[in-house]
Amino acid sequence: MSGTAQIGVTGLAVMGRNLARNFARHGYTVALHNRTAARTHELVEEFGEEGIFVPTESPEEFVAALERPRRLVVMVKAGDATDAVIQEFAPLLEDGDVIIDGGNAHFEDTRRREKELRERGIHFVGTGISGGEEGALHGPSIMPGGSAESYESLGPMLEKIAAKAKDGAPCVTHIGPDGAGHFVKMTHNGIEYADMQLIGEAYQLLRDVAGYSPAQIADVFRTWNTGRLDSYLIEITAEVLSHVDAATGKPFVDVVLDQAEQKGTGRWTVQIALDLGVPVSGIAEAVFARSVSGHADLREASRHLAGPTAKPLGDDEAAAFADQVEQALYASKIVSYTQGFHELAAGSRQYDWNIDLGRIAAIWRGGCIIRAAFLDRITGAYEAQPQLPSLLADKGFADEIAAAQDDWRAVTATAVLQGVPTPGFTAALAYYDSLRAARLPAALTQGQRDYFGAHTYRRTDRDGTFHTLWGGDKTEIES
Ligand code: NBP
Repeated sequence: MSGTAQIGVTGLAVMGRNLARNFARHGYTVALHNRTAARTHELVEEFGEEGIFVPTESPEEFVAALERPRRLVVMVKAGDATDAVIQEFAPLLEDGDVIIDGGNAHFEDTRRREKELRERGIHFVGTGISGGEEGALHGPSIMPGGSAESYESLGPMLEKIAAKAKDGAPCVTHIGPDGAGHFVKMTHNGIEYADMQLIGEAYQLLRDVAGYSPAQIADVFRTWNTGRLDSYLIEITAEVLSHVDAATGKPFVDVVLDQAEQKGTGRWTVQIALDLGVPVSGIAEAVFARSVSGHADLREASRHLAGPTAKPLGDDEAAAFADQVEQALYASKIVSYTQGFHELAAGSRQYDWNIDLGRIAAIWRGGCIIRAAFLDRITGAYEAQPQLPSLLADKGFADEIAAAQDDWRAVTATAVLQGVPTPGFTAALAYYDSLRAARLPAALTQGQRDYFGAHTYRRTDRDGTFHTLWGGDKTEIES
């Protein structure tokens, strides 16, 4: 027997509850379930008037409440809880039903779950959802993976509840098979880490070198938000910086412990990049910067280390320096996205996902944490050249970074000379210079490897693989 609900949500903590409300507000009948039934009843009591909800108390009742093919959104804690829920529900489902995992799953888990469920005739749609609890309620950016057939049944509903970009386009697209959606969400979060780190470095430079107060820096960010850096993260940075702590009257940013947390996705982005052989140095530095911040003991024990203390500039110089920091931030941001999109392209190739990179930039324009005007540029670059090997190969970005680079170099040089840590800016610049370099010291590295491990090397002047008899007469042999 099939029920009347077009969609069901199990797992009604902040994300699931808001997603269920979002579906209901768009006119869908939503079946509700949560391991602890109290959450289900609370939702109906508090928000029941927002739409049509069908509260249920058992998996059997929940499944029976859904029309066929059944569409069940799972919004539980990623990891073992997701497997437990799948084990519980899958035996109750029939051919063609769809389980949508909206949690932050590792894409390899999604690949495994998709394969297992496919063999049982059930579609499994691993779906990245970005935008936090507000996004879940008002419109997130949605990144569904899985079969094209499941997207046909689910896509129109997701398009309704997704964020809309400025041109009205829904921020959702069928990303690709099995783990593609969660891979893209993972990379989104890696880029988010890099964006946040770069903004943090810009803040610290404006504070320590320009000598600005948090309120002044908030104004600088507000100005930047009217230009090419226009983005959600720049906007909320200005809000956070202008907030004053009610208890002390001090800037909020001065009373918060400077130890950042990290969840799995940023770390996964770097781990997977290493597996895929993709240099995501800016994203890696962002993850490591949070790690360094969290090592309170190490930082305390290192306070005696020698080095300069930044000397704040005068007013006129400070304003000019702030303009330079904007250039450095923008150039470094281009590099972060270049690295993130390289990882997307490499993952797509490795797993045969055929991800449309321009579409990814398009669905990140609204709802998600890294939403930014800048993403239109990335879509444009991939539309002009679908096989673009790197964002830096796009003439528009290359020209912009060329125009920014003098200031970018000046800012990083100042940071280094004044002892302000800017791992994101410097890693981005080193990546850029590595790509430009006519010769890299990798030739020497190859010589060393051949010396101690007979790892062989290739030559610039002829094909083949060679080894030098370093311990003997240094004859070169072709291997
Ligand atoms: P949590 O990640 O805090 O998970 C709480 C939910 O999981 C509750 O409904 C809980 O049921 C359920 N659950 C657990 Br824990 N173990 C379970 C089990 N063994 N069987 C059945 N249910 C179980 O909730 P959230 O913060 O709403 O996030 C949900 C998912 O969305 C996560 O995967 C998260 O990574 C992802 N996500 C979160 C955000 C965000 O901003 N919070 C953004 C994007 C994605 P109970 O009520 O009975 O304890």
